[in-house]
Amino acid sequence: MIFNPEYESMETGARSALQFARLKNLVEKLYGKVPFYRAKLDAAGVKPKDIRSLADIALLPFTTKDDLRETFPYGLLACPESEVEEIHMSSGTTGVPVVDAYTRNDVEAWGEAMARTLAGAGGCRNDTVQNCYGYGLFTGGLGVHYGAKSLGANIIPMSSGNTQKQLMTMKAFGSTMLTCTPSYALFMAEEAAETGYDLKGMKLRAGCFGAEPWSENMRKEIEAKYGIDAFDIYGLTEITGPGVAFECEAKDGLHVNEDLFFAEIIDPETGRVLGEGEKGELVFTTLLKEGTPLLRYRTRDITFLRRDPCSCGRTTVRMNRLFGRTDDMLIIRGVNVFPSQIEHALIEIEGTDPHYLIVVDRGPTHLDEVELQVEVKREFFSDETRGLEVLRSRIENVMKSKLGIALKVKLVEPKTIERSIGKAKRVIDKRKI
Ligand code: DLL
Repeated sequence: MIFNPEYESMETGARSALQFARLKNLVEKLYGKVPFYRAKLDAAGVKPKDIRSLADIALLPFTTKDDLRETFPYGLLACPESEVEEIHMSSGTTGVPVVDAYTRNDVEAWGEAMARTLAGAGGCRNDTVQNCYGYGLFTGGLGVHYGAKSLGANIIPMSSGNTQKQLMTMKAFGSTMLTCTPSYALFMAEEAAETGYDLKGMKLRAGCFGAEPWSENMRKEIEAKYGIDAFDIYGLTEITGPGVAFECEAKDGLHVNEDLFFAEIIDPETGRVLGEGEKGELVFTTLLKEGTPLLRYRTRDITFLRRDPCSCGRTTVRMNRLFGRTDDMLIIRGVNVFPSQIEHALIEIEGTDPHYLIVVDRGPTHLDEVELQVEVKREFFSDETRGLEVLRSRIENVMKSKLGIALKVKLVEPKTIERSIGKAKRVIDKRKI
């Protein structure tokens, strides 16, 4: 079902006109209300009146994650603080969070974008959505929640974890849609098999999975284990959260909610705008956002866009499933982690050397497991074993509190981690996604 045919199946010329009108408004607003953007536009020599067509978006400067970090917490706010109704955050490169502030209209638009997303997976008001994305600062939980509300469906706000309770609830209430990360879906399937739940005999029909990379093979596995259709959904905190793009029944690319988010692909080296079908970095401009609107935000996600017609009848541009990222960000059990965060945390721990290796794997449980190998200073290594054990658990605790994920620490002798003459290899990612 198409939730909002007026916008989703809009004639493309009319949509471009709408996007242009929204873009022009946005640039005027940012120039008038956000000193950060006024300075950025002045530095680029662009005035709002220079935006005379949609293609003129290429004149505008990019916004980067560093810009967000430097303006923490409210430097990009484009509305009075009193109009902010909700805040979400995700971890930044050095631990300074990335903030998204929403007005009432923003929350409503988010609900609409997510209702379209759930409808893309066949969702309607008769559905019972079991939402196992984390509720809180992460956008997954509340994003799906608002979408299910706009759709008029029944929402079970489970949040993540507590797998036996998830399964019991799924069976008892006859949940028809499942929303969680794809790796958690596989983990839950495993638990179901071990504890005697017959997933295929339940009422589940479809699931919306995202927030981390996954593959066609994982899709097939989830579909086979649950007996459902599995759909890819995409979004990021900076650009509202989930609901930026979603798959329809064709499962052939993700439809971008183009009246809300203007998508471009650029060459990550030169910043040049690339054409349809060309692979590069995905860039978004939030066309209607009021709280923290962003101009040409560089997502660091790599994909390409296509405009060929889709059998579902939506006319929106589609992005391909992601190919990866331009930076070293890892997504571990849905949490964004940068190796630099680990490095910063290690520097503060006495007894360790700044030589480390992060080994990520997906264990038999399908959940991400991380082993952090850390070199210990020579004087510590000759110490008794108890001292090492104390150090090991101290590092684990620091990492847990700084990164928000549990990882296993393995202390290694000085000079055992391979040195590099170029860019140090800090991560071995063995996950076969
Ligand atoms: O992960 C928002 C979200 C929640 C999306 C629930 C889908 C479902 P962040 O925590 O800010 O926001 O992480 C955003 O996660 O730039 C991508 O690199 C990655 N990502 C998100 N969805 C997908 C996906 C949420 N479907 C970052 N496939 C993005 C691959 C994804 N990677």
